[in-house]
Amino acid sequence: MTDLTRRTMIAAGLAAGATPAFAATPTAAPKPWGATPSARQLAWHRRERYAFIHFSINTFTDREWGYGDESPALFNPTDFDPDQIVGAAKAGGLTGIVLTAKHHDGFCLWPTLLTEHCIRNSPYKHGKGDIVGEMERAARRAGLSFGLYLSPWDRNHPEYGRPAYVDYYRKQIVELCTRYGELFEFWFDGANGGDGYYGGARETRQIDAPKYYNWPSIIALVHQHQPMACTFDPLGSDIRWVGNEDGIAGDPCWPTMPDHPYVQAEGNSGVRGAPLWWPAETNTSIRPGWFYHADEDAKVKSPARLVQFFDESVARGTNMHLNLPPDRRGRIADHDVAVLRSFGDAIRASFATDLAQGAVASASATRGPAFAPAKVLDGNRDTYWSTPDTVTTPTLTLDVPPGRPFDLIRIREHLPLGVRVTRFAVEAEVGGTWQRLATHACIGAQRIIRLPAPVSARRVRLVILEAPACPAISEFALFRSVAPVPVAPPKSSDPTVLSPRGWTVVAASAPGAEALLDIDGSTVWSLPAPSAASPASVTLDTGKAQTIAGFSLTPWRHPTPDAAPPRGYRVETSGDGRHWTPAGEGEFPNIAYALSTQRIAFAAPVQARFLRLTFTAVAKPAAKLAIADLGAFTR
Ligand code: FUL
Ligand code: CA
Repeated sequence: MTDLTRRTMIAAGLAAGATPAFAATPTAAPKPWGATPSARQLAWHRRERYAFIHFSINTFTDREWGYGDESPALFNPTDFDPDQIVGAAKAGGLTGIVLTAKHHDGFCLWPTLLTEHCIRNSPYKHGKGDIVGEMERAARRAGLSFGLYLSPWDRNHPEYGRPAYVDYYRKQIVELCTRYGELFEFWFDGANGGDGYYGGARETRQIDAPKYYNWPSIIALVHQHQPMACTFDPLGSDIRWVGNEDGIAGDPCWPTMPDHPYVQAEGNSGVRGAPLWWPAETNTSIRPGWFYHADEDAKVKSPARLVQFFDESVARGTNMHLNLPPDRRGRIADHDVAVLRSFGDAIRASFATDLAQGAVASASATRGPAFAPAKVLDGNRDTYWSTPDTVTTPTLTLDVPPGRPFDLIRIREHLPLGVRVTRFAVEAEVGGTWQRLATHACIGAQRIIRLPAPVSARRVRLVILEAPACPAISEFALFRSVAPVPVAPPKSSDPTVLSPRGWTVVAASAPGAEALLDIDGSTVWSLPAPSAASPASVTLDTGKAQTIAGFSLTPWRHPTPDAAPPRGYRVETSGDGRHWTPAGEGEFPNIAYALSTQRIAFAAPVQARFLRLTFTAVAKPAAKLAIADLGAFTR
């Protein structure tokens, strides 16, 4: 039998074992199973990838969290170009922008009359600028959607922690929801409460967030003005946090969650069959920090690393939210743009041609002509293959045109009917033998399987192994991946940063301190938690006498419950490694939560060759101290 005749016979239902069991009368659609998405959640699931933009006072103070006492005069981008920023996102294949209208420091990027702590009092456009509006218009010009982040925590506001601040916060929401057209997302940050400026009080204020904000009423306020905006992430919001800031969704990552306040471990994987449709958004930054820091220019993720992020977010049915921090000019650095373009091109090319097009689909059971197997090939997410209610573990086979090796498989469920498949396998017939390519739990919005090597199969089948209800599969597609073009490693553009490459560890209170000097955030120096009686210390030789104005310390960004960064430091310098001069001592602000690089300036720059750092406590209770990197700067 020629390949063509075989395929024609299958199409006509004549091949052995492929007889479709069509019902005599048109059959009704299956009933939804379990929780199902709202219209705005459904629209959100189709976005797949979008950008986060962290741009504010911190860009100009080189911090990750501002204290709230920063002068608006500091906000002064020299060459703000919203089209360039949006263009970078678009090159990366991102379909929307979520901008930090206000971060924890309270500085507002739009000309609000609700506070003086805003762009009206900055030198940018002589106080006549509106970064939110300019970004919004640029996004729309480029055909991208627009959304906003508004930090609930406000370390500037004098009333933070009291009812008056919640009134203020609600007014901010109304301004943002009514001035900037349709928003697709509204982001409430979980980081909330702690020390801050608070109008000059300079104290610590703790709140009980769910009670203080009354989240359901705040979410309703957003939806009143923006019915299609998905809110992130308190209980009752449309989308949830994935439980880490490293861009890793669980495998599986169910879009359903129990109806109780967020639990981090549940958030990463979701809970099968739980009552809330509360899907995960997977976020991370293209750089270690959320805000731009010149000394992270050499630490931009590679295009291949972004493909890994795609595989650990989009491919597990969650949306990927990739942060791109504009620099002090108000632009995305050239290197980051090159990385985005390479990543975007690779994804575009990988998914440009569905190799299953032209295949013939057959199934072990079919609900009726409206739910025929071919519905998985029609490129329409609203049509799907299904089976009679009683058939929950059927098989769907694609008879693929020859000569089409593939290494990516994309399967989608028809989400309005809920997540129906619990476990499935994909198998391929290669050289006459069926082999199992992969087994997973959860399909959901989509499941993309990347094979270790291309497969040339005569037939490919989806085997539903376990399901509480008949399936509703809207797509079964095959692709051949295109690897991203490598981008030459970045160079640091900041001449004041001293590279620790070539430095040596002279002494350390525990082995492994070389990991501090490799400019690699994933390798760490880890040792038992120090105390005042038994401090940890490390002595570094920078190779030559030079001007040193301060040091930087990067915590380990993947802390386990038993490891924490240092709470504070004592730093000394030396010209000869024997005679030491104190250069400073203090606590790292917010290191336990933000886990961002700390830049500590000495009282004045010194001439020195050696640095000695001493740590006497961890930032939160933990058995171990862990530090990823150390560095220094000259100015
Ligand atoms: C966190 C914040 O504390 C970070 O600064 C950043 O905005 C990130 C997206 O969320 O909770
Ligand atoms: Ca390291």
